[in-house]
Amino acid sequence: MSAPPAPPVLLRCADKTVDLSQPVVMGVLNVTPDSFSDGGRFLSVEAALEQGARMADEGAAFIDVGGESTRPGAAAVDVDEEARRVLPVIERLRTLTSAVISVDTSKPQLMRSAAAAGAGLINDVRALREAGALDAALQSGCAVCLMHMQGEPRTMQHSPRYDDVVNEIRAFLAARTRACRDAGFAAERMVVDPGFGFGKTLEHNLQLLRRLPELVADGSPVLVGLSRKSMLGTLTHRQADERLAGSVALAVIAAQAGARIIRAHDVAATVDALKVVVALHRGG
Ligand code: 8Y7
Repeated sequence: MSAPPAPPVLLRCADKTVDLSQPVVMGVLNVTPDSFSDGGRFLSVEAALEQGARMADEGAAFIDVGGESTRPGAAAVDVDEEARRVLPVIERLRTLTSAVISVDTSKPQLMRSAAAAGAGLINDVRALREAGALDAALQSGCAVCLMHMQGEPRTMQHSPRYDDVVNEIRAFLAARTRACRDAGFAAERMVVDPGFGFGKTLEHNLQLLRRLPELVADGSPVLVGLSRKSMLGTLTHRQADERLAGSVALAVIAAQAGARIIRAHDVAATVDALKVVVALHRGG
């Protein structure tokens, strides 16, 4: 006798619903212009739209639009500048693709304006801990990604410390999902993320990856971002744009462990790799 089919895992993203029964890809779309002339801004929006549309064509279920770098050591960006970068991209990308647009921000004001512009998911590396963020996200109707980070981007890699990295992150994510539930979020609007590289050493990242099934078993769909991260630089001695093979390997490992959303720069390659994982599971 075969087991009954598992119920679908659904994520409610404002006016769209994404089926996470099989792992899907979130494409990374950075909009961080280095030119402040109008010409520079126009070009950066056009380039971002083209890249976003391509990632959707390649099979991304989500496009994660970010206007503030959260890389280690990165400087903060004020909310008006962040809005000028991402809102035109969200508005127009929405008309070009059926992928869910995600906004990578911690700022309540931008959560509201991005949702009005058509975003369906709020990807917050601070897990809605900024003043007013939880309320703004709740009222937006968007789904949320609650990510763990130890410290702040500028200093988080200085000396990350944990007694038990996996259990501490599980406890943090349980507390944040509980806070959201108590505020009125349905379970079907939340995903969690251990935040690879956000206040973690290589050994912490590897531990998290080995024990990812424990996070998965806690019940919320798990998103992971491993693509091109510095742990791959350490392991392979390659520059960020040469880390495709390592990134795909990590995506496969995470999907095997039960991750539902894989955040990736290289969408086509990651989608292919996940098809292999899915075929293997279907037979079992
Ligand atoms: C992650 C992320 C980044 C991640 C989630 C990078 C914005 C650094 N990494 N969001 N953002 N998870 N949810 O290397 O791992 O892409 S920025």
